Formats: sequence, structure tokens, C-alpha cells
Amino acid sequence: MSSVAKFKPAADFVSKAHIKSLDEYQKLYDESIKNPDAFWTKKAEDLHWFKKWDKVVDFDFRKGEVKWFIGGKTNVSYNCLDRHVLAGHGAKTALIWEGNDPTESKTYTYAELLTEVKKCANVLKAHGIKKGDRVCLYMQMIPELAISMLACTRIGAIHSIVFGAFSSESLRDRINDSSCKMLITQDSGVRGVKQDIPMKINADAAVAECPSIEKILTVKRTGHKVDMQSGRDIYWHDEIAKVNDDCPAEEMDAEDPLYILYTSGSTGKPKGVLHTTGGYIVYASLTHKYVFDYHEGDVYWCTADIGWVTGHSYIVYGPMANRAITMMYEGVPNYPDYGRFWQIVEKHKVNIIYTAPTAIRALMKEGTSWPEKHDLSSLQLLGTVGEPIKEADWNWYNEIIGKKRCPIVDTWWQTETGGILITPLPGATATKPGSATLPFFGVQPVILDEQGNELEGEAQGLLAIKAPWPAMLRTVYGDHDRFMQTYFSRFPGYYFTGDGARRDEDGYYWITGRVDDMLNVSGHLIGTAEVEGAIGRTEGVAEAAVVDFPHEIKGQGIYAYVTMMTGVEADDATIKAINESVTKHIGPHAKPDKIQFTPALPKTRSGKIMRRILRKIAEGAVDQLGDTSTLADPTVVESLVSQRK
Ligand code: 7RM
Repeated sequence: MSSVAKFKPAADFVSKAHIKSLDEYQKLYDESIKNPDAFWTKKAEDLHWFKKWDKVVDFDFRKGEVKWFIGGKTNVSYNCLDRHVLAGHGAKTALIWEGNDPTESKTYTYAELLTEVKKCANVLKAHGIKKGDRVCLYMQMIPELAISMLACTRIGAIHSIVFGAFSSESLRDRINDSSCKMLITQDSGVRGVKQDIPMKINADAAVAECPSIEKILTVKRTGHKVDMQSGRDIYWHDEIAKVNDDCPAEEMDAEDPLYILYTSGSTGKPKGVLHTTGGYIVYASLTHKYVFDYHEGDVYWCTADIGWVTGHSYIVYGPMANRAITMMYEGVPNYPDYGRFWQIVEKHKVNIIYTAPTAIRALMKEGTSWPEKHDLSSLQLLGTVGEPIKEADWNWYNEIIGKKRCPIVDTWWQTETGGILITPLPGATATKPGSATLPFFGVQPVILDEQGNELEGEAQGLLAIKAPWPAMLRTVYGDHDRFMQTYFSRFPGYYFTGDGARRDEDGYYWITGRVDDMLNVSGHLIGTAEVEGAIGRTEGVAEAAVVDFPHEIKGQGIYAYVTMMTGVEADDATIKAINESVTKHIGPHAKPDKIQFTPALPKTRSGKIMRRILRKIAEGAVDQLGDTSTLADPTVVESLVSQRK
């Protein structure tokens, strides 16, 4: 493929950037690869350590062992808060919270946030939470979510955040998988037109089957009445009023667990990705500084939900470790109207916005009148994450939002990587729409063929990483075998990403999407197996197969092929029941966009569903089905094609 127009950073952006040229990037990158110890020593020294490390890194991918800053003692909450307050920056703004309602917002200085975090930490301690205990956070985007995270890390408790749209069953399974001792939630939630999302009701339903939960701590967000079980349930405001704000930060080992975050797998139940302390905070803060070219006083807004990794690393930990002004938004892009994002940019004079292609597409569809209503002149830099961005969407972002003045950073990374791995540096890297461009410092991507040979130069294949970076996951909680299987067994000696990629003549990487049975719906990964399982639990359903198809807003939509039990007819009630089952077992975001009932699925003689065929039919490429002769019953294809939705 030929090279696409390159967008060079503008001179006035470059003049104030941390990294000002591709040469400068290249020099630092080479250093980071040739001498990782020296490179990471220098970077880690920017943070506070109670005790310095004895050794920078130790790893053996063949054994699934990775350790960073060995012997070092630090604390993430201390680095995000105390360090800044002690250095005299307590009065600086840490967090701007923007409510769902456009008239509601709130700010916290670093000193105020520290006080809240210490009090919350004392509440956790008062209710028996100790270092190493797991605490589940099931909340919407309210300040207490960030406060709870920092309170956990302050005392060495491991948080496990469950996205607020997940069902009570998903919540239950995640709590049980890591036997959380406490659940923090809110009475009910406010998001877009929804004014009463039943958070505590879901929490109660989940906890009824969670023997490890001793306490549920509930924040009053809406004031709506909820059941409070005596001995188990406590209110945040009652408890906070009982404690003082004296709570020293625990000295944590660099390799002590920081948090667990569940992510879908291509098979089986979600995996509890485990991140540890030292390497994670070094990498999250460094990438935040360089990728977003963060400077003191910049107002930075990552629009992700904290329930996903992007919010962990780039709303809370990375920005706060850099003493940034970070914004947190409770609502959705189209509430009360499609101008909300741009109204927020204008209101808070946002300098840096980091969002997802799915949000860009949804806003783009509504035309240019919404962004044109607002003053976007504060913007200096735009970012995207979560899925590949199409050239037309990139151009809209660049022209209509960035007014061609703002570099765009297309950042590739994963829950497992903890931080951004492939990305432009905005003052240094000329960008090409759709390419995540070049590796961050210390990151060594390779493109492998199916046999595991490293391909040189221009190439297309499977994306793997050759050496560890500080924020990589350390295990799958409670299942180290699965960790080995998923990431290190197919290509021994490499971390395998599960993504395909192409490298062009400039060495730029273009992510081509998942190569496993994962769907990327609106930037969120969902395993086909999970959705199939939920559909399969519907009364009368015999079997289901789920594939992706191109979707205008979501990027990938979910197309479900469903066969009913013999003698059972599918009707509207079946469709309703399927949607309800998916909502109940996973969450509404995993509902199929299209359901096609079929008398049979295309299977090989060994019984394996041929998804390739289903995918082609779903995307409408019925003339490209390829070889169907290995099917046990090739005639099913005809009926699949004729009944296509
Ligand atoms: C941060 C996050 C990870 C998967 C990943 C890719 C896809 C993410 C990009 C991207 C193309 C990007 N974590 N992905 N970023 N594809 N360009 N800039 O998204 O664990 O939820 O998803 O998302 O397939 O493997 S995640």
C-alpha cells in the first residue's frame, strides 16, 4: 500500500513540545532499547520511592515472569497526591468533575483530594480492609470512584472496578473470581436521559451470591431510597463523618498488586488482568506526559469511563502522578444534545481531549453545526484510542474539531499493556490517518508470521512484543496458566497481543484488528463466546454463533446466528428473550444488533463452526464465501444467504 499524506506537527506546537523532532524521539528510543536500565532508572527517579530498587528489570517470557524495580518501595496514592501537596502544589486543581446535568460541576484541588482520599482510606480500614484485600468498585463516573481508587492504593488494597453498565451477574462473577471483601457502589446513577440507574439494586442482587463480601459502602448520588441491610450496608457520608484525615500511605513493594481489571477472553470467562505498583505508575505517568505532551496547567480530558483501562491509566493514575488537571465526565456525548462534548470543551477550556473513534463517528453523523456552536480554540491536542480510526473520521476530527491546528495521537494499547505502546509523539511524529505510527520508549513491537518468524521491513502479520515494558500485566488473577496460554504460548519468547498489524515503508504500524474471536464494539472488547453463551441460555435456543459486521457508529456490530430446538418456532418474543438474556448475563452493551434464525450453522465435519463464512454473510460479501466444500452440509449456506438480515 502506498504512503498516505503525512501531517507534520505545526511549528508553534513543536516549539513548546517535550520531544521536538523525530531525531530526538529516535535518539531517546534507541537509548531506551540499548540500555533499558539507565533509561528507566532516570524516568523512575522522577517519582517518589520510600526505598530505591535494587534491580530495574528481570524477565523470562518463556516462564511468564516479569518484574520491574525489584526491591523498590513506593505508593501510588502518595505519588498522585502527597508528593504534590508536600511540594507546595496543594492549591492546584487536580480534578474537574462535570456532572451529567450541564449545570453541575465540581473541582478538587490536590490538597482537597488528598483529604478525601485519606478519609476514605480510614473508612476502609475501619471496616477491616487491609493490604492485599480486594475491594470491588461498581460505580458511575462520580468523584467518589476516583477517591475510592486512590484510597485503596493508599492502604495497599487491590481494587477491581466493574463498569457501571455491567449486569448484576457479571458483577457477581467478578466479585467471586477475586473474592472481594468489600463492594463500593452508589444508590443509583445518572447518565444521559437515565436518571435512576439501579446500582445498589444490582449490587444487592450480585452480593446475594457473593460469600466473600462483608460490607457494601454506598455513596448517595441521587438520594433515591435503597435497601440497607443492617450489619452489612453502610453509607459513605455516615462513615466519612466518623473518621479523621490522618492516614499515612502504605509502603508497597514495586511488585505488589495495584489493581485487577476484568477483560473479555476469546474463550471462557473474563480474565482478571493484574497490574502491579511500581512499573505501572512509572509507565502510566511517562506515557501521559509525552503522548499528550502534558504541561503544567493544561486542562486534560479523557472521555473514557473509569470502568475501562483507559480511565484507570489516563483519567486517574497517569495524569495525577503528573500533577495534571484531569477531567471526569459523568454523562454521555449526546446529552442533553449532540453539542455536549464541545460545550464542555468551551466551558472548562479543555486543552487536550482523548476520546474513541466510536464517539467521533456518533458526533460526526450529526453534522458540523454542533461543534460550530462552541469555542474550541482552547484545544491543542486530540487523541483517540480503542479501535482503528478510519481516514474520513480522522479528517473530520482534524478539520472540524482541531481546526487543522491540533496534532492527533492515535494510541494503540490494551487492558493488558497498562499503558500506551504504539503512538505518535505529537511534537515529533508526522501522522498518517489510521496509523498508530511508532513504538513508545522501551517498546519493541514485532510482526510475526503464523509460524512465529519475525518479519522485517514492510510486512503484515501478527503483532507481538519482544521485551517487557514496566506496565505490562503480571498474571491473570488466580489463573497463571491462562496467562501463559493466552499471551506467551503461541509464540514462545514473545508477548502476543491478539491483534494483526502491518508495518509500512516508514516503519509505521497500522493495527488491522483482532485475530481471535473477539468483537470490538464501540472500542470495548467482547468475546464471541460470552455472547453466544448468553444467547444459548434463552429458552428454546439450541445454538448460537456470533460474528462482527461493519457498523456505522459502533465500528463493529454484533450479528447473531441462532438455531432453535427442534419443533420450537422463533418469534418476536424469542428476540426479546435473547436480548434480555444478554443484558442479564453480560450487560446491554453486548446485545446483538442483528439476529438471524437459521435451521443450522455451517460446521466442519469435526463440528467446528466456520465463522469465516458467517462473517462474510454478515458483512454482505456473499460472493466471497470461499471454499465451502469442507462443510458437513454445504447446503446450509444457501439458506443462510437467502435469510440474511
Ligand atoms: C485501551 C483499550 C484492546 C484492543 C486492542 C486493539 C484495539 C485499541 C487501538 C486499537 C487500533 C488503536 N484496551 N485497539 N486501541 N486498534 N488502533 N489505536 O482499548 O483492552 O479494551 O482493547 O482494542 O484490538 O487489542 S482494550
